[in-house]
Amino acid sequence: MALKLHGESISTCTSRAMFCLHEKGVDFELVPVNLMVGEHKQPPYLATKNPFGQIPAFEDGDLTLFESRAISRYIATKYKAQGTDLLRQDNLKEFGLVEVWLEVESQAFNPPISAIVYQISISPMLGGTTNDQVVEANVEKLAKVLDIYEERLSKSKYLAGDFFSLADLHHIPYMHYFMRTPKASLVTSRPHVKAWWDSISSRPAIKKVTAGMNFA
Ligand code: GS8
Repeated sequence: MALKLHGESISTCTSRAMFCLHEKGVDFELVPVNLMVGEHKQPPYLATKNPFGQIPAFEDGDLTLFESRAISRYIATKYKAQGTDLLRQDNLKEFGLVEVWLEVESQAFNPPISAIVYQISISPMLGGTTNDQVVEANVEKLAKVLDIYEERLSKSKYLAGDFFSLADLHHIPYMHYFMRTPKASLVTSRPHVKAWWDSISSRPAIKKVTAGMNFA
């Protein structure tokens, strides 16, 4: 049975899973979920896809998963033998470092960058306004995180080492939208972070998805 990813490619979390599927060269069907009519909050979606009423959800036969980072880890493990080796499970040291930077993305990087993108790009699109105080507080937090990335990326080409991994991939969804905001200079002013972003965002598998990520 074909793999099904329920979501929208412009959504950061859906695209995270799509990047992984493309890097692994795995065929899948993207099943659109109509957020505008609240399809993701309706009983059928809550009962069978994601009880938290969010996208994405992923179906592999009778297994249903949600949480984009868990979905991508599952795909990278199931299809370990094909496409890009994203988790480096055959080398315990490399695997350990990939795990570290996967955690850094979700614990330190994602909270400030998602708040900035929401305030600058998403809130106005939904008819709201941008809270500049929230933006500035999160710019300060993100700058400190990126200082650590700059140091790290002066020693290795990618976050976990000299190989592209799932840890790098997980950063791409929010970076993609962030780089279109006036705050992109946080990245372009740090030469190693900028070189890393140029490298990971220009991968063919990644560009297949980002070509359709155009809401902002
Ligand atoms: C977050 C999912 C999420 O925020 C994950 O899968 O990584 N930790 C989860 N989904 C958003 C779209 S992300 O672009 C969503 O479904 N928003 C609509 C809503 O919450 O109503």
